[in-house]
Amino acid sequence: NFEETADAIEYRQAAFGLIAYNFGDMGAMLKGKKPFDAAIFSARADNVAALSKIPHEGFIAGSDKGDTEALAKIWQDKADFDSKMTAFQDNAAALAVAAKSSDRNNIKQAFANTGKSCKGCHDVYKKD
Ligand code: ASC
Repeated sequence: NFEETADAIEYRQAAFGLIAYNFGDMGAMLKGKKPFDAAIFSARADNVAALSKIPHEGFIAGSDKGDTEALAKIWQDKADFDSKMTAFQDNAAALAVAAKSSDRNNIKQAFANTGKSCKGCHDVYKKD
């Protein structure tokens, strides 16, 4: 377990940073900003699916205080926050499956669903 809230904050932020990098690169491929490479896309989707399970553990009590953009509302509405985090993990897992198909529309839909999970949580629980 974490010694201090600062450690929990650092832990979840490290995961979010890796998620943003991998997800961002997938977005660049889908938007045509770089060539679509199915193997790279799938590897990144696998990364996001695995990484999606990391941050939740870092949202320990009291860790709205410190160098974080996490709002105290997370701990006031913890059940809702938890379910949003689970939905994100489910969407990321579905994206990793979709990425193994060659159905680009299916991939795009799964990517959009995952992005909505990111944004849906940020809109409510993250400082802007
Ligand atoms: C990203 C990123 C987010 C999400 C969000 C999706 O690439 O860094 O926070 O996608 O913008 O709407």
